[in-house]
Amino acid sequence: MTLSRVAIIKVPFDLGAGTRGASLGPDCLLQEAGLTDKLNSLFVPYEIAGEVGVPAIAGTATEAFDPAQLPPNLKHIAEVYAMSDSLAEHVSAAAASGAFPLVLGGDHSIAIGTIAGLAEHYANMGVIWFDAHSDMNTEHTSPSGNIHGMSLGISLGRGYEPLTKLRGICPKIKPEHVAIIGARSLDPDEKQFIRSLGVACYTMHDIDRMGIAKVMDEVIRRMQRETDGVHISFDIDSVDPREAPGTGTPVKGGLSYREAHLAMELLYQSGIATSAELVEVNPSLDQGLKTATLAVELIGSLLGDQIL
Ligand code: NNH
Ligand code: MN
Ligand code: MN
Ligand code: MN
Repeated sequence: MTLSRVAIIKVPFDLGAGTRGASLGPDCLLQEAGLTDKLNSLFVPYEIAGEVGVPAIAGTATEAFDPAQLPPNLKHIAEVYAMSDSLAEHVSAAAASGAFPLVLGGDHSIAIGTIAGLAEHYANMGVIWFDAHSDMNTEHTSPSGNIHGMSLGISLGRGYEPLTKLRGICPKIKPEHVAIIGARSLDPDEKQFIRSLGVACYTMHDIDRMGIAKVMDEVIRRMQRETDGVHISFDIDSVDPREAPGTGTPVKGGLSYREAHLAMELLYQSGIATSAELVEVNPSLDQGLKTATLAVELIGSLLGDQIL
């Protein structure tokens, strides 16, 4: 794992979600929930490498995106586009400096920008997408119009063109380099898309049957064979709401506390991760700091925290 230095990028952005509040995530994780203390205790060198909030949208129009022709069923598209473009630049610069980019959301729409920035450095990047959902909708299939439910699809080149073509590379990632882990709430068209592309999707059913250790083993081995870098995109709603209640779209039957930690611990041991993002922690929906603290612990496990 590239752990010479962790470059933290804060993204207090929540306009991609249906419920506001995930914008409070980065500061809550870093300060109240103790992420900076955690990194210090692990002797992980880090810096705050940037912050991307809700950009002022004036002047962000490009030839690729005409705000005068706003497409339907893409809520806050102008803000999402501007945020994604700016975030991609921050992430690309962090990766270019040799650091391990750690992006703190924010809702899951931020993955559009994170993956766009990383794609400038990895021709065959793997993405491990921990999520109750698959985030593969388009503006034509989304039941909500919320762009956080489209970010993986967009990274695979499916969806609204100005977003799929963000910063010129399209698609950013290949279906055979993606693994979804923890899925249990998929929309009909998402199921169709997952099947037709052959994306590896380890549902909760699969995890119940195989065990998370075997799942991680399979995913890690495939990533080691086929990719030149691996991004961990961790939606906290992959974890069961009993452990992670502070999130906008909780779904019963998720990863247990230990399953989530073991997944992160095995990723650390494998050394395959080259970047990560932690999204959808919503402090305004949390029970105290329960979910935020879990998120900090999971980042710790990914970065080398060990029981013994
Ligand atoms: N599939 C639904 C949608 O597209 C819900 C997505 N919500 C998420 N995704 N939290 O991770 O609107
Ligand atoms: Mn490079
Ligand atoms: Mn998600
Ligand atoms: Mn989700």
